[in-house]
Amino acid sequence: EESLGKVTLLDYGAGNVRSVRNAIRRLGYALKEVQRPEDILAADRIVFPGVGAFEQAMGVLARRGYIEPLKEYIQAGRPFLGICLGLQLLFEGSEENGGVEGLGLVPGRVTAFDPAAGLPVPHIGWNDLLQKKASRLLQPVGEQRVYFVHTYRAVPDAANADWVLATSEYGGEFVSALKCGEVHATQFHPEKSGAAGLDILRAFLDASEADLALEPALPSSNGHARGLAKRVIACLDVRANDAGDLVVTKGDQYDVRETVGGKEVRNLGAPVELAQRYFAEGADEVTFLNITGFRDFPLSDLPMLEVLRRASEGIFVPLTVGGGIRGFTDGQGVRHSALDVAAEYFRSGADKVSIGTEAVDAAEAYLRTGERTGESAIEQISWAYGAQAVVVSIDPRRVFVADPADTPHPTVATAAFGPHGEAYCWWQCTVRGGREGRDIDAVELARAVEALGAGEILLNCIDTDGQNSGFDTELVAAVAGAVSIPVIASSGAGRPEHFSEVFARTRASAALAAGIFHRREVPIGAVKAHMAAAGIPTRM
Ligand code: 1PR
Repeated sequence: EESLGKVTLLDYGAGNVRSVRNAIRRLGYALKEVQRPEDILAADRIVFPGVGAFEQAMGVLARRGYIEPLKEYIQAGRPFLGICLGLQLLFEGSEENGGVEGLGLVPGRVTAFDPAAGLPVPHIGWNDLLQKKASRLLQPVGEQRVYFVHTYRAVPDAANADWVLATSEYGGEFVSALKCGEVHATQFHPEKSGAAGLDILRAFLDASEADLALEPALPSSNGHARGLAKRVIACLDVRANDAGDLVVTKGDQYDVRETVGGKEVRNLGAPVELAQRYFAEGADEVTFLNITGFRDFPLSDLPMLEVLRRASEGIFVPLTVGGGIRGFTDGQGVRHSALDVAAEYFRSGADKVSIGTEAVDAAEAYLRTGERTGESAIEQISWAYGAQAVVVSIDPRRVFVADPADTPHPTVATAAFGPHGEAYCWWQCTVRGGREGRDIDAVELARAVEALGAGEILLNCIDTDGQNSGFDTELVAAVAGAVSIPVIASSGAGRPEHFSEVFARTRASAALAAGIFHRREVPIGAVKAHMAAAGIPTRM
């Protein structure tokens, strides 16, 4: 195969590295993997895509004997691109995992975002770059935002000023790109930043002599932070139809069977093709939910893994996969942990996994005992891959009460009265795709899973699902007001105004829709144009 050159990838085995590989290949380069410490000093150009938790990453580098050659390579100023954790590891150390030493090449430490700023953490989504120095690397970005997902960050100061290429703003300024000689690092993910990100990768990979002599200029809009964009997410509910093919389906209040004819599973298209269309139309993220995952053996679910592998070849925005993320015993009696299942999805190209049923079980156990056992899927995956990789999907159903004293659950006064004029409600969590109700409300669940280490909440609503009448903003406000992790509002979008409404009335960080996009009723571009016109920070 013809290629423009070789890129050496330092993959220490954590998180989704498939997307970086796919992006490099898409740009026409061949890949070599670091397999032994000697491969590092022998490389012409290294990409170090850090995904996961700081301590885990340093541990793997140390065990494999990579630390000394990596330091030598970087100190020599040779071509290097660190991504995300690949930037953070260059610093002296991090507060993450209770304090861990880093490679110590850049002065300063990596610390948590300041909770006093009151912003959701992890910092997830599309933000601006404020370029401090002109560079070939960031020149292609112009006005475009890039994709971040992290819980810790480094603050620029006098000691690391020589290194800082760009900062971004999120409750204060943090380092978003570094450069020293030919050593570069970005806190954001170029491989997840759409066309802008691919251009950044290309600028690093094709540094020709002519390019090196080029004197780039800073973009004219530089220095003005527009803020983290509110995300628009396209969701694909996937399941096998009666013929056994994986199809995108869409329910009405979770019922996915046709109401007329043979009651077949509604088929709205092929998963990879639809996802590809949403990427092209500007979706900020794509979510796949395997809606029958609770009853299948997840690792025998090869079609879904294949969907991810194929989707990640051409889609360069974040991909989330949910459904069946839990431990299970297979047909041969072999036990697989939730962590094994998640790892297989990450290897196949997922950036985040979304947990439904198992999260309710774990939250109930935690609320009963007040103890974190470390055994739940949330805790295990969060420890190994970082909280930002763990989404909890909640499937609540509204329960009306005439008087808050009628239920032990916390209630809210509702503007949409119940069928018998009830003025209060709470939201009951369900499992197994809404088939079974549990005695726990959505707000309690959200708080519990945050305490267990979830990094984001995907907040569905069975009552509004597929109704096109708008999000349940009372539910979203109650949950988003109770946690400090980002909340994705889901279920019920019918018009662009529903998106601006949920962002105006609640602290939601993102809004997700399915039916209106599948049926081509409202294009993603129309939603975004409306949001931007309403003054909501939006990635255009
Ligand atoms: O319990 O960990 O195996 O996860 C199962 C996952 O599958 C959960 O995330 C659960 O929400 C999802 N799920 C299960 N059954 C259904 C169903 O519809 N019968 N789908 C289902 C959830 C809700 C949204 C939907 C929005 C937007 N679908 O994801 O896409 O409501 O729709 P709209 O814009 O058309 O209103 P586990």
